[in-house]
Amino acid sequence: MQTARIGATPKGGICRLALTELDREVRDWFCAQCVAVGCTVTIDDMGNIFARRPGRNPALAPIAIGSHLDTQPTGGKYDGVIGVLAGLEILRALHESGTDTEAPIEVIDWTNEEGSRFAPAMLSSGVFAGAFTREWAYGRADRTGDTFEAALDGIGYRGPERCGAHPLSAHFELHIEQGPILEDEDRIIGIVTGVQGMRWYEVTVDGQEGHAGATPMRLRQDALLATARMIQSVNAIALVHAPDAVGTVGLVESRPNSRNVVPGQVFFTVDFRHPDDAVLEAMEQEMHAAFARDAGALAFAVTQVWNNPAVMFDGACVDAVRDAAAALGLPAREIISGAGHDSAYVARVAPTTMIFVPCAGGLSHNEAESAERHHVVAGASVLLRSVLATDRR
Ligand code: HGY
Ligand code: MN
Ligand code: MN
Ligand code: MN
Repeated sequence: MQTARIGATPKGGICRLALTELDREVRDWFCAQCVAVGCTVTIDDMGNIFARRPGRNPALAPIAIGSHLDTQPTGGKYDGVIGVLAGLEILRALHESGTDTEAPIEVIDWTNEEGSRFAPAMLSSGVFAGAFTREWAYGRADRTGDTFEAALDGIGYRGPERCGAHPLSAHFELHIEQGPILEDEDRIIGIVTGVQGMRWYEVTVDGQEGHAGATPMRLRQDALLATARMIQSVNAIALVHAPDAVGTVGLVESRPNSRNVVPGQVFFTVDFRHPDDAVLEAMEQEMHAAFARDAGALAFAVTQVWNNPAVMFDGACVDAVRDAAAALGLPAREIISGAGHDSAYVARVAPTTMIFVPCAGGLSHNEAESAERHHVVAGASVLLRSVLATDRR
């Protein structure tokens, strides 16, 4: 699969961060593939790519098949990619079979879904849905200080269309589950009914740098020690609200990060998720109280950078997926997504749902991520049937 070679890592994964040269390379490839099967490609000013196959009725808003081509630094070959490639495969199949649809069909690559380089995740589908302003998104910077806007211009993908001014009549996304449920229950299709709520925070803890050898323990202001207590608290809060709550500290930067200097400052991130936003609110309050205790005499600051409420998907779209799985005799079950997806935002502006297929061991955001070929094919078949059923409605 061509896309798996662009950014391939020695351990068999992909490192193709948003708006890097590798992202540009895969975008160029994707656009060329879509043009080759008769699509017109438009790009908006957040770099979202829309590859449209005309329908009999150009007055109808397109039925979209969307996902993302950017990956985590230690990402896999399936997260996001199968959703875009399944869309491309459907464009090819319709083209080669000469099948006409009433509405246009449009395959979308949403920019910066992962949020690993430019936080938060789903930044561009968020602007599309009106959750963020373009100006705020443009100013988001990665850990080297590069802004989203500069990186977007750097790969030449700031398109002419205003992000959000692009009506869709429906949006479907095929994605691996990124968790263990489908595999555990021997199901091939996840009928995704919604996405859980998620909140991201950035925390800075300020202590005092000092000599590791000459600074007595009682006089230290060790920012990393306080951070360690805070990380324990994040974990404890998630456990209190288990099994539905999850809490993760994924990024920690200790400064000056020198083995013989008492850490003077630490920057770290918190990712809380839960299907019920009221519980997320409680977790946030508990976090503030815990951090005040954990920090002791050290100063700290907490900034909420993302608050993405839980979302339920469109009933008619979910029914189309359920009916397609049943018609194909595929073992399926309803599921709420633990992972965030562009569909969570697109659902605010168009009837939307998702189709999950299993991934081995439920593993994702890991270079060992894998999925059975026949499961991905089954998911793409459900996707095609769901799109055609929606077109006939
Ligand atoms: O964070 C997420 O859930 C998504 O994979 N970006
Ligand atoms: Mn994804
Ligand atoms: Mn992901
Ligand atoms: Mn996603």
